[in-house]
Order: sequence, then C-alpha cells, then structure tokens
Amino acid sequence: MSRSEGRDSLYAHPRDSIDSFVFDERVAAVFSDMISRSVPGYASIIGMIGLLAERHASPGSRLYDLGCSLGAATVSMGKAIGGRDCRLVAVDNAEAMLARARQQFDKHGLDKVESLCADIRDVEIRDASVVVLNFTLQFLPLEQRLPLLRGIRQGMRRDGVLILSEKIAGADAEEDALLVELHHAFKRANGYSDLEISQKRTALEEVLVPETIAVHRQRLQEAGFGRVDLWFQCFNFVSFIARP
Ligand code: GEK
Repeated sequence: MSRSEGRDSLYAHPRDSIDSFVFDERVAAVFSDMISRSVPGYASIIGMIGLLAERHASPGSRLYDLGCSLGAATVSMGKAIGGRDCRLVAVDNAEAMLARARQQFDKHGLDKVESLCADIRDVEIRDASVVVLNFTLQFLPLEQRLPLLRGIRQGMRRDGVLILSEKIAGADAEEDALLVELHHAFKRANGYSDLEISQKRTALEEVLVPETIAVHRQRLQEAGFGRVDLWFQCFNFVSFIARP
C-alpha cells in the first residue's frame, strides 16, 4: 500500500486537546480512505462529475476543480472528456494535497492539467464550461461564499455548469439531529469508533460550517445562477447543479 492509500486512524487515540482540522501532510497521506469512509456517496459523486463533464465540456473551454485535494474529480473529468480540446485546472491551497494530486494526474496520463497551489478566492475563473466545488465551499468563512460564487458565475460560459457538493445542516433541529445520527451510523459502519467520530467532530467544529439547502439555493440565485437543481443527497451530504 502506498502512502497515499494509508488507513485513516488520525483520531483513534484520546487527545488531551483537539486542534482545529488542517489539511497537512498527515491528512493528505490518508485522505482517500478518510473521505470515502466519511462521505456517503463520495465515489458516486466523483463518477457523476465525470458524466456531467462529458455532457458540458465545450471545445476550447476550461474545467475547474476548486479545492481538488488528491484530484479525484479532475481525474474523473479528464477521463470522461478524453482528447477533447479543453483545459483542466486543479486548485488547492494545501501543498501536501496538491503534490499527491500531481502524482495522480501523471499516473492517469493527464499531462495537460494545470495544477495551482493557490487560494480559490484568488483564482480568476475564465471561459469555464464546468466548475467543481466538491466539498470545498463549506471551508470558507460564511461572508466569503457569495463573492466566490459570483466570480465563478461571471467566468462561466452561458451553457456551463457549477457542481456544488456540500455537507449540509438540516432544515430544523429535528431533521439536523436525524441526519447527523445517520451520518455517524455510516461512519461507525465504516469502522470509525465513537472516539474517532467525536474527536473529528470537535476538530471540524469551527472549520467546516454547514448551511441548509435553502440557504445554498438562495445564495446561488443571488450569485446569478438562474437554475439550481439538487441531483444528489445522502443524509447530510448533497450536490447541486447550478446553471446561469
Ligand atoms: C475531492 N474536492 O476529493 N483555497 C484552496 N483550497 C482550499 C481552500 C481554499 N480557500 N479551503 C479549503 N481548501 C475534493 C475534496 S476536501 C473536502 C475536497 C473535505 C481545500 C483543502 O485543502 C482540501 O484539500 C479541500 O479544499 C477540501 O473531490 O476534506 O471534507
């Protein structure tokens, strides 16, 4: 097993104090395992991002993967569009993640991916047919989410799509409690202990701020997306397709 395929046991032992979650080398080394055991439907979403890219990637356009981590969505899009005349742009501000993403691009023969170690708030989106925010917006401070979405909308072709996947909050306390309970059951079924679940939750508390589906829809519309459709939901994980 290579280091990029390690098993996630980062929160398996009791810690005296729990620092906020960061995307460092230790996380990057186990990220594949962590995300697939933590996000229900992750593999399906990655697969469908390829399918959506295949439908929407127009000649000469750019396809962006913002917060690409190990590049799974970029690889899925790259395979789906084959030799089409498009540019793939993969962005992450964690060098540990991007170094591994570059290895994946090489492994899959995607030699034309432009990989940028940058903050997604500083990247100008231009001539985009597909923009992917796969579980990344949730890490931005709330007030910075609308400006980012506006920039994406402005840099998008008329027939382009934004694929926005997020962990969400329930519409009310009761729904939220149910979704969280089901998500924790999913993690337990995937081998995480109660201690791991609870310590990870504490680490993410101020770092990952989920919002309701209604808030996402409203903000996407405010950013200029005329059409917003929910195409995936499993427990508190959703994905939208937003179009101009
Ligand atoms: C996947 N999309 O596998 N600028 C750039 N990158 C950022 C920023 C920022 N401001 N904030 C966070 N990131 C991936 C999964 S993970 C989701 C995305 C998760 C990056 C961060 O470094 C990390 O790699 C990624 O966004 C979020 O399809 O871990 O829940």
